[in-house]
Amino acid sequence: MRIGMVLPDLSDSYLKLARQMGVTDIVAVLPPRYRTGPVWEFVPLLALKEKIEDAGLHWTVIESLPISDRIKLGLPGRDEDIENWCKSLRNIGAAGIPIMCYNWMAVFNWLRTSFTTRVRGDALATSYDHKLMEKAPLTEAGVVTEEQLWESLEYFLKAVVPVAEEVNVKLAMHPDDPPLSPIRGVARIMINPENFQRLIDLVPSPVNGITFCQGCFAEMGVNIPETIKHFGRQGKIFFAHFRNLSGTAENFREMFHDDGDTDMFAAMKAYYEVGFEGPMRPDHVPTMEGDDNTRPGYSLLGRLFAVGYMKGLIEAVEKTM
Ligand SMILES: [Mn+2]
Repeated sequence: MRIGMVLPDLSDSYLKLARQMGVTDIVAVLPPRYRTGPVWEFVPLLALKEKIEDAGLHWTVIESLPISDRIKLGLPGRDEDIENWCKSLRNIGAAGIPIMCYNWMAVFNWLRTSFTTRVRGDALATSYDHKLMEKAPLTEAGVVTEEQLWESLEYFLKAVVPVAEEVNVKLAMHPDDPPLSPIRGVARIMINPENFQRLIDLVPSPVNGITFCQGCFAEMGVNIPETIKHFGRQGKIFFAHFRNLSGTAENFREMFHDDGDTDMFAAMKAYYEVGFEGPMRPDHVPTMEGDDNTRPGYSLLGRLFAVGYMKGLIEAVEKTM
């Protein structure tokens, strides 16, 4: 299994820290200071890729190249945005970065109702309580339907999958978080395993697959090892987010990796059983004492703990298989 990581930035110091943790893969975006227009250009992507390689690591995942609401909502102008997205995708492929993690959450991204929920030792975790959202006003986008999102997704995939195939970049869809529909009038479609299967079958291709975000699938209330096997056997898990939590989509809190509802050993074993070798990155963690809570879910100390735990599980699985 290859462990990947999102770093606070791509400085020499953080790259070194990642290597010291036993991380092999870097999950990153092109930093804003290198973006000169709507397209991510080839040369800065290549230079950054080389910097990561020179530090002894591999940049294997882009998470994420933003997809505009014009594309996700199927609005006028989407063709121009898709064209630019494809230009960036070509540059990413040419630079040799093989996986694109993306999502189909329109209007707003992952959503929580608290970033200061106390978990073990009063570490600060994120949580979601759907009851608190009952009176939330509609967004500026008004009512967005599931049909609209399926149409726009199919339109997008039919345009980008041939390009992704040509440049050898795998498209790995991340679930909606929380997987509930609608929220604030905005439908969500990447909310259950059936819809992920529909995504895979919508435009069949070796590059059309998923990011198995264990947290989101746990929120869905599904059997995690079985669901890993379902998609893994089809060779459709391109990337994994390792995360634990307690509760369900309507009401959950994120937990330390060794302290939630999911049997993390059984989950890790399932990845091995279907031959998934990574990359896998620690996803959200509680903010630990000594770290500030400015990037909830991405405490460096919390993730240091998570990677240690993951490496322990990996060793246990490898020695008992
Ligand atoms: Mn995730």
